[in-house]
Amino acid sequence: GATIYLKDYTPPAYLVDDVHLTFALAPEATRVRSTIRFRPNPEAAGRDFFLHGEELTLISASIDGTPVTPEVTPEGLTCAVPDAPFTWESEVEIAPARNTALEGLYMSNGMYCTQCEAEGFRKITYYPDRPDVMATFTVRVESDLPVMLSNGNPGDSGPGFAEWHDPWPKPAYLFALVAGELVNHPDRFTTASGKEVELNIWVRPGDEDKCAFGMDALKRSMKWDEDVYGREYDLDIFNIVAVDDFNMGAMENKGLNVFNSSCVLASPETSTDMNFERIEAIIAHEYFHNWTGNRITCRDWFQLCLKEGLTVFRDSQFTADMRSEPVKRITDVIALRARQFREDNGPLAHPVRPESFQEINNFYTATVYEKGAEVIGMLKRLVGDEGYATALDLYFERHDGQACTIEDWLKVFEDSTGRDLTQFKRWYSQAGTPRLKVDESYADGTLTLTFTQETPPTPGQPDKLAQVIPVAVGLLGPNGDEVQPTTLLEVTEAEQSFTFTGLAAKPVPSILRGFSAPVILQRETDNAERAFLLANDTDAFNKWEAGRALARDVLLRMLNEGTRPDPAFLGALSSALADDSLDPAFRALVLALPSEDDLAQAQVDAGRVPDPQAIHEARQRMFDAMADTLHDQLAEAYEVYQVPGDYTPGAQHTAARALTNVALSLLSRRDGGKLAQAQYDSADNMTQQLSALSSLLIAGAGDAALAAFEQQWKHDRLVMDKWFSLQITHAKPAEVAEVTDRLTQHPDFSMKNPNRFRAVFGALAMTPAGFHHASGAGYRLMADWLIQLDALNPQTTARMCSAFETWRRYDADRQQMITDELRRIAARPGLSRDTGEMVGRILG
Ligand code: BAL
Ligand code: ZN
Repeated sequence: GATIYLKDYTPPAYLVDDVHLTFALAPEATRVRSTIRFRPNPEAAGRDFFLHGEELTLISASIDGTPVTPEVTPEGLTCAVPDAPFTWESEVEIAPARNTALEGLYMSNGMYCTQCEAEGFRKITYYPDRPDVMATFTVRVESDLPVMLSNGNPGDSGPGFAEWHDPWPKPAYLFALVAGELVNHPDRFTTASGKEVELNIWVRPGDEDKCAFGMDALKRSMKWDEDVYGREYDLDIFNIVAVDDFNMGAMENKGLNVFNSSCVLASPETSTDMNFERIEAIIAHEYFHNWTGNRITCRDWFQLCLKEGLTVFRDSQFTADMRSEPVKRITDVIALRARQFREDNGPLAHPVRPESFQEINNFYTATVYEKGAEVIGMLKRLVGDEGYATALDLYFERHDGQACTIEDWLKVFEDSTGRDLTQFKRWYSQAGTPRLKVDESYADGTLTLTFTQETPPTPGQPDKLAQVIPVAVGLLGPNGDEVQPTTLLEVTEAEQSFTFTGLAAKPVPSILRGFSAPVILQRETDNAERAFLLANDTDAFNKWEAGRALARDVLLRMLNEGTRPDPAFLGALSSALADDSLDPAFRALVLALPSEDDLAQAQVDAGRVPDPQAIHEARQRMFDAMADTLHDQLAEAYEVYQVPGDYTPGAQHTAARALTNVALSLLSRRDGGKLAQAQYDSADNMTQQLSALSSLLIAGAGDAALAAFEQQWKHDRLVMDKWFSLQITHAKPAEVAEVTDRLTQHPDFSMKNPNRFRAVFGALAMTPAGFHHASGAGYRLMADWLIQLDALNPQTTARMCSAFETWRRYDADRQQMITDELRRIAARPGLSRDTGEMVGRILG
């Protein structure tokens, strides 16, 4: 495919003032009529008029009322136009019922629905489908369906039609249309300035009882954005729609957010604590986009992190405020390492602001989103909370209504804080995770910390420059007291030293508190010191981090030296578990071992070739040792932290359930599943039911419960997704591929539903000992299905190719098997641009 470069950006030849669209909906033949007011862009004089358009049947076109015959290609059309404002009219035909890519206008369970980001609008009508063309939209929808929605405020409606007008200029990627037999969960919100807003969550009949939590999360998000960022909502109505078939989690279309039903529908009986927390975060994320994304949008798709990094940062602040800040930070870092560090360390590594792409859909990545958010967290740490607040006020004031760049964003910070961000900007342009080595020396009451930074080469970037790394450091005295509270060091050089003077004794440093920068900290230390920090650090993140490093070291020694589970480590876990002053959620996190994928990477970092089976077995041995050594404590915690009464999804009850369910999973290794069966039989919410089922599978006693679960939930797609996944993640490594294959033959498996496909093949990819089993069966099965899915849904196929991104870690046999499969995918005739680009980059 053709590569598009950031450096080639040119402004649009023609700008749009307003757009009128009329949709006559029909599954096989929807007619879309457009009336668009164009005017030449003074900044791009003399350029040709071009409208994007793909898979459209052009019925007619005219300019200022005179029919024209444009030159049409598979990508769009060109036409001779006046060098003055003019009105373009066209009519096209599209077939939403045949759209399996779920991009543009498509159908899901009889409902019409759109997804336009990034470049889906061009599958709806001819238009300059680029985010720097912003216009007001007026939309008329015609059908005999009871509910017809679009962006903005409602206009006239009557039998067979509904009109909508969006007064806020927006790019086409924020366009949305929904029509179907939907029911709503209504509510209201009064903004800080007294404006009344009508709120609705629209769902399929039968799902009405799963809207209350999402609605509450929406109202809390609206209030929070007023309180914390001074941002009010700006339309009379805010609609959310749940749709079953959706490639992403959700989409922030102006005034009409469309959600994957898995990211909005919630009830205690069908959703786990993790589902509730995720739904709350995604509702907030999409709502926050109204200002960071919609009112201020991106000039071009290379700037995606401008809206995504900032909005992820904002939703993580929201979750930290709603729940536990330390727990949120720890779980964010676990996810960052699992997805973004993994990406940054392999063939798909790219800068937070990429400089080229073939298919932009392939860049909705952990790097753009999660590292993008980390970069903003660092900026806030460097300029301080007040500097950040002042800069954000200026950003909204200066750029409201504009399509912006990272340069605009950084200039706001430079102008409002006076700080030079030239070096900071490297965080946007350099890929790869910096390694930050620290050496310590202590003499005469002075501690010297010497930092050395180095970022490994990434595709297209052999050499890296030093970045500015904010390193939060605190010091603990030998008795565990904090002798130096958290202070921020700014590492700007390749090598740089800092001193702490006037110390009474050699302290234990706690470095990179709160995970103050997305780097890999390399520090020579021993397990006694790690245990000391786990017991004494006042920084919750580093306290957990010490336990995590200890676990990793102990597991690696079991793997590499054949040692037995370390009693000192088990003792440290026991002390943490016994410490009632600690949040139970934190204790649950301490008891969770590093993942198999983490350990594989840790082995690579230590110069070894990982053996997925051996890693799996070492972890199992450690869990067994924990079950034996901590048995009485676990049994006690299981009793003490049981949550009485009705289910509520708040942080406190969620934390208690996290601890009791970790305890249950360990206890189940030794009791044949007795306790888990009791919990399964009495569970009145999905968190308890699913943990019990998972623990029964660990105990090898889950067959009856699996069958009962299927009987109970076969009518509920979202719950059944869990049932599919769990069987794969809990299968024995040698049986994972077989179980996956069997599940694809289940009558409820469908590759047309991305959630179901991901439930099965995402689970396969996330079960390393099974996916990477020496037989190669996991690789073959994955490739077989990706090849089939690509013909229907390129976007989801391309996304799932990242299952193969770590292939260079493994031995020659596995490398050969994986690259054979990747080449088999690449050779498929008619392979999509999305998947072609991903496979090409992974092979390198
Ligand atoms: N803009 C795509 C979905 C999201 O990030 O909210
Ligand atoms: Zn987003």
